[in-house]
Amino acid sequence: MRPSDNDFDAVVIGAGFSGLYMLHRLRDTLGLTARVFEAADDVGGTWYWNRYPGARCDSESYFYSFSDRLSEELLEEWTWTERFAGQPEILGYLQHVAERFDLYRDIRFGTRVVAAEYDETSGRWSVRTDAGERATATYLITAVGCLSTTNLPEFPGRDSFRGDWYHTGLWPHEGVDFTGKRVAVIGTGATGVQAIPEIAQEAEHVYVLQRTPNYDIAGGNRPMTEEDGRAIKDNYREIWQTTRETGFGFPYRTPERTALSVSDDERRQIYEEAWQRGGFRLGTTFNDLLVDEDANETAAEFLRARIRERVRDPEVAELLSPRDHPFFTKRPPLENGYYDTFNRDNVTLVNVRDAPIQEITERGVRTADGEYEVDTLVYATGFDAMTGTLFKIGIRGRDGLDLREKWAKGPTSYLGVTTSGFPNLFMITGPQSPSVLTNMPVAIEQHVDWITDCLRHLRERGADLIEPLPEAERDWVDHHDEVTATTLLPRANSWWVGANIPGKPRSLYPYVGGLDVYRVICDRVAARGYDGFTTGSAGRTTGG
Ligand code: NA7
Repeated sequence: MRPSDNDFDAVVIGAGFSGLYMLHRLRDTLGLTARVFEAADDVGGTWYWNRYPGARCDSESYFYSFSDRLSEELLEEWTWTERFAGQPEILGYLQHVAERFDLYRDIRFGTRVVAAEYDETSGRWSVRTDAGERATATYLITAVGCLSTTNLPEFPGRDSFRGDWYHTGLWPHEGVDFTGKRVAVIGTGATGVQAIPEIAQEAEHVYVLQRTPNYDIAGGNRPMTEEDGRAIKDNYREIWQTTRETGFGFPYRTPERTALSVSDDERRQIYEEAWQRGGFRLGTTFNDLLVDEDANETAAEFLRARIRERVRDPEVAELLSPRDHPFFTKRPPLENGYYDTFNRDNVTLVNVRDAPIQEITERGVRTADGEYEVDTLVYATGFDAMTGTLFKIGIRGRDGLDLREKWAKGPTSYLGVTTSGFPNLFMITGPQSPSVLTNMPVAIEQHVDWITDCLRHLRERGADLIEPLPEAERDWVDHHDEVTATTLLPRANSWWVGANIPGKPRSLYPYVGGLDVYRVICDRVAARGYDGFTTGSAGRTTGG
């Protein structure tokens, strides 16, 4: 039986890094029929929507891309122009990938999935889109990204503001001209830290409304020369192999040494060297920064000293210095000129921790200290991470079970990629997988390749049904919780633990055991014939 136009082996939701690679594997490796639904008008996911000034990747471009798993030719052909690529370049890269691998033809753009229900009788998923379109599939694969539902805080009076307002994660394509404008930016996470220096160059005045200061690490962005690129390309195979063997998915290893096992001078020198190299390497100087508070404090104080060096006004420097959470328990932003921005006359740091935002008025923002009158408001207030978008889809599994109900007290998954009660549902970089605690493309490839192997395994056995056992899921959650408890991560009110969204269950959403360890566990599950899963057949033939 040939499949109809709306019946597929797999439906994929999202056309960012994960959706593109998943489509390629489903269609071109496994020979399955697949349809991707994408809400945006083009590919790119995060890199389609986040067009705010200064939007840039915090992972180095040559390692924040598809590896030799996708194509060695592509690695040879593609040249990155900056050490940390800006949003337009990454979007251009993903468009190139989609064209080069002929992916566009199987993606339905401008189409949001508004319901996905599992029908037990047919053993198929049925999805409905906002255009009223329906499609069915044996497998439903979410490739919705971890940071794709924006968080717009419910400030009283939010809609009364008469000026223009924007959320960084939904930035207008035509850009925003800040020339001569008084601007308030709410939020100093990775996004605010990138946008604020750019906005300050145009605006008449910028008020930076900071609730929690972060440990911002110097990015050290610079153009990449032909020789830089060549040196990496000549070693690409080894580089990618290393990314797969390290906890964070980067091609550098953390030495087997603890921060307090070396002298003060030696420690300072180690931090200094990592600092000079720029980027996240500071986090790989010692192996105990995430588990030992005293060790962590040495890195924290090193970073506070860098702030004092950069910011002229000591009071402003102190206000920018984190004191309430250990280093790396909130995602440290990479900064390129952020701290220097506070030496400008047209930038004011406003402490909304001590004097919280009370309301948005017609003219600006009122805090406990008074009203800041502005022309433009920028919300750099982040995302309902990891579960926000999955919940919005409206996913219902066996017996009509709503994913929102199942996860009302926090997500539970098996390996962060499946969840019981939802047969044939795969979540790329789902909750309790390494995802956002790693270099995302490396984590994405691991998931997509694992799902691909799993589907091949099923087909070879004449099966088309897979679901995790509740006890396997419980064991995974227990392991996840145990690993989490050995770290300092639960200490901070971060989006990693859901603390940024009122009412969101508190739990560490990504898995902190390391991508290397996680990969070994997933491979072992596969090698044992998909240990912890039930597999079978829904008793029908699928197309393809
Ligand atoms: P983040 O990291 O969640 O940052 C959001 C910022 O907005 C952060 O400074 C928050 O302060 C602030 N915020 C959020 N709600 C409020 C309210 N109600 N009042 C005042 N301030 C508020 O989002 P980003 O977009 O910057 O970065 C997301 C990820 O993208 C990043 O981690 C990278 O992985 C890439 P808080 O810290 O909660 O006190």
